[in-house]
Amino acid sequence: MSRGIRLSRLFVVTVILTLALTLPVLAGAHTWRVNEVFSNAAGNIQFIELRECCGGNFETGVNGQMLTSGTRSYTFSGFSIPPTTANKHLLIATPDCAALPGFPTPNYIIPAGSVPFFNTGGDFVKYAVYDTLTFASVPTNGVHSLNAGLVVACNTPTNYAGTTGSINLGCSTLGDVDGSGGVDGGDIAGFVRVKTGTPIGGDNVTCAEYCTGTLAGDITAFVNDLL
Ligand SMILES: [Ca+2]
Ligand SMILES: [Ca+2]
Repeated sequence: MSRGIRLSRLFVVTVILTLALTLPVLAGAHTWRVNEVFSNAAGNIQFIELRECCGGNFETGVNGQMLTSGTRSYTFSGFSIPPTTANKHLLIATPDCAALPGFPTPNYIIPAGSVPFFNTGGDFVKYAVYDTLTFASVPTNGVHSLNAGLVVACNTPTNYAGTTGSINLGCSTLGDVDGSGGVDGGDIAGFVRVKTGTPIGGDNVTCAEYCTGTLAGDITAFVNDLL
């Protein structure tokens, strides 16, 4: 083999190796799922949480994809997603929701002109062509949200950095189930009714929702407020 051919082969190999090592990992976007939707009754306070479902670490190509409902659409833009993405969350919120004290900083803000983004009386929220959460209703009591699988639970908005919060728009003083302005013995009967699934008019259901994740935990928290 002549020196010239060897040099040109070396050059070709070098170019191929350089390309292989410098090409970015192809960014994906198809493993994000609609994990949680929340709304108040008026619909001005809404958030949507996506979750990377499957351990993909380079699902960074969300910008340019669309979030849609029956009547609205939003094209993701403005937040650059750094890898790694596995099992992380993306938080999309309306301006009024983003402004709530203690609410985790959303990654994306729905423009005011697209609020409410979804209809709490029946709608869908769809991420690109990859996932759709279709529902007949979304809770509007200010503390419960609708999760993947149509599970109703306390809201848990989580942003890409992993900051999680929980909002309770329906109750100003947790434990004050009778709305007297304080937590005392007058709240016990209502608390028990709510927790046994038999609230009556005047019981503030959201004030019995401590969101500890268990009945025992909520009871302990309520008793602590009573003492
Ligand atoms: Ca959540
Ligand atoms: Ca009370």
